[in-house]
Amino acid sequence: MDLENLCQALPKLELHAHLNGSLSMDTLKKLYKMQNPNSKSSEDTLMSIKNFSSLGECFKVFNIAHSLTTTPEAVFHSTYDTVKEFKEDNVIYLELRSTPRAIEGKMTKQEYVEAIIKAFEICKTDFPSILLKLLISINRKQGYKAAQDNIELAINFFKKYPQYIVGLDLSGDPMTGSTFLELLRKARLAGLKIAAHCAEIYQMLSHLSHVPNETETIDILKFKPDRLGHCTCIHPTLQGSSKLFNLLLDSKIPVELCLTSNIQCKTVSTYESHQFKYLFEAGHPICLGTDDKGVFHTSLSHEYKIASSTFGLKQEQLLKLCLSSVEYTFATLEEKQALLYEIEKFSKECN
Ligand code: 6MZ
Repeated sequence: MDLENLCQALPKLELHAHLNGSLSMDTLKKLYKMQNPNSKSSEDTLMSIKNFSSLGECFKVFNIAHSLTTTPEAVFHSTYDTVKEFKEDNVIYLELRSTPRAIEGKMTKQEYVEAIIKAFEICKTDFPSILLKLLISINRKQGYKAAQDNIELAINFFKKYPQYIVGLDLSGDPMTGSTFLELLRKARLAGLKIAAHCAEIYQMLSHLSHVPNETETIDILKFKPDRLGHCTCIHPTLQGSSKLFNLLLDSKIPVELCLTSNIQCKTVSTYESHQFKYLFEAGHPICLGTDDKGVFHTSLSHEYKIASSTFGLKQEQLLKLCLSSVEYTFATLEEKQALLYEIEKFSKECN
């Protein structure tokens, strides 16, 4: 099997995907038509989604998706289509993450989450080969009250739907806001897993000075989330330091790596210099994710292909990456065993 076909056929696990960033152009067009039944100009409006050149600009792109997911119906369709697309890419386990939004007169945060769960229920019948979980996101930019509300919502949904709601994600523009670690501690006590974006950018606090993210990174590492996202500016060659890199290695916390996202947001200049290299060489637990497959025009297969061609990973190592990702999921023990079985079955068929 050639590399392209192998990466497509691999039974993969997606552990880092934001719902609104994952919407494909087809889904966005569909949502645009639902919202504007008489308009013919969806293409032009939506094309601006392609034009960004930094992490800051990338965050503006999310506004387009957000403007189209303002009703439970739209959130339902977004989730259903996204699951379908991941399934078509041979993803067998998908942990979606999303920030609940209330839109006055149209949708409450509760209805937002319910719409995702409703889509999961239907996908379970329509696409039985993919196991679905949801992390409730906290957007660091939205402040303390929103973080508190989302955590409370997550705890309540976790009690009702433990088969779907498994944890919290701390995300949002890393140049603003706070990490709300004291609130996350409360969520952890309630049994939720925590995935936290960490050191995605070398923080910029004013127009004049670039201030390193060292303090925040150390605080997050000390908190010991169950998984970390990105960990870009930690290695000394990526504006981090030996101290930070050693702290990360000692923590043994699995890191979700999103190659294309970091390149397109220009937080890493080349695939060759991506932190994947250093973490992989150190034998640190890692997994691959798409981050925002719609925004970055990627797929999980494509991310595997890039990792393989850039860092010379052979078939066995790609399979090992899938196998080890199982351990880092927030699935139950039984679910993990079923996932391992699927990958091992594929591995035997390959040989
Ligand atoms: C940090 C990100 C992100 O939650 O509305 N998000 N946060 N770093 C990133 N790297 C590029 N990509 C996406 O999905 C969109 C939201 O996910 C977070 C941001 O808060 C964004 O608004 P949901 O489904």
